[in-house]
Amino acid sequence: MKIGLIGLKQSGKTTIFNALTGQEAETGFGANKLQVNMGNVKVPDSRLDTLTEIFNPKRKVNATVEYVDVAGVEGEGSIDPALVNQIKVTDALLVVVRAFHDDGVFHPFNTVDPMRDLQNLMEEFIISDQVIVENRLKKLEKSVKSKKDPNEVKEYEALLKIKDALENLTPLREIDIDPVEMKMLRGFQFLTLKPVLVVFNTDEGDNGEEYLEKFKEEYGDKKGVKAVAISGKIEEEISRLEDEDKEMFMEEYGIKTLARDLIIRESYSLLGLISFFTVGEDECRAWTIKDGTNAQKAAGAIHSDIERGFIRAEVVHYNDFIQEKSLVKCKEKGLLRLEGKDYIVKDGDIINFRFNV
Ligand SMILES: Nc1nc2c(ncn2[C@@H]2O[C@H](COP(=O)(O)OP(=O)(O)O)[C@@H](O)[C@H]2O)c(=O)[nH]1
Ligand SMILES: [Mg+2]
Repeated sequence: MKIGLIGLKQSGKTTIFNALTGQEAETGFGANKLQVNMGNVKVPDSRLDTLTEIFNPKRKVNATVEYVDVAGVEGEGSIDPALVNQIKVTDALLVVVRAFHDDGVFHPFNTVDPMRDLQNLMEEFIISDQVIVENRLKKLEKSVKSKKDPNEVKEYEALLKIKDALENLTPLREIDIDPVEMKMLRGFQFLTLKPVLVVFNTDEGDNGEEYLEKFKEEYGDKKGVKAVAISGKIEEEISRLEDEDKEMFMEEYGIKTLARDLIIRESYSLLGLISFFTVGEDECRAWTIKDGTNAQKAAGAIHSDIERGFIRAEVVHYNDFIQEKSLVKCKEKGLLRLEGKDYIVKDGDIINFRFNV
């Protein structure tokens, strides 16, 4: 699962990428424009930390998400096709919006106005999708008239509907698309179909309340968009410190929790992902599945053999387990259940799969 960082030039994308991943990718005006930065990040999960304390395993393995940092948007009406191609392959967008004030840092529109920039970016995403739709419609027009291929006719009709929505400046994630049409449209990797996490990059000491409030007014009731705030530069610095220095630094600056952790968790849930756990002396581990996955499919996240040879799943939810702190006691109290292949796995289930290959 990949999340793409996108935003105006110099809005702090690479800075935030560094804060999220702990990498040291080049920032600032001189940074190589064509460079794509990629990094896997552990999803913080206090439940996994607690399980690790209880089982004291050799290894703890967190769930991960991958971030991709690309070049910046110029803000001149249409996004560079090369950039669209880089960002198309991601599953969600992290839209970085500049909310920090620094005369030394270039801004494509010269002034700091986060809501204006956000609006501008959202419109550019719509325009980028419109270009794709119109090109495809043009291609289909001829063949729809002459050949009457039923699939092409269906695709043509679906695209007309989408064209209408985009003309009304409605992102595609907000309209109802039935599953059959969705299957046809998925391949286009439309930008406005992707879930969006807006990240206001604020000044040091600014929790971004003002921007988050304005965001709520304009986007609060919209589907598939959420917002958070981070002081990118300071969190980039913190990410480079050793653990003990981190705490001291955070105390000194009055930072209680890192926005970085919130962003990672929010991006995970934005993608519709949940975690189940496996526990034991060797390893405590969080596994990633799509919300709504059944037990047999979930077993496949661990190994295809376990999915194929699935017999049963022994399941106890973390919240129940934590009352007893022992699987044996959970079993005695009837908290550890046996579930079949169609059981829908919940976020926080602790599972032991029985299988036979
Ligand atoms: N003052 C301040 N400067 C920042 C902040 N975030 C980024 N910058 C600076 O803005 C410039 C552009 O940042 P960069 O991450 O390269 O932006 P990108 O072009 O979106 O990748 C760099 O000089 C950063 O140091 C911030 O939160 N506060
Ligand atoms: Mg950059």
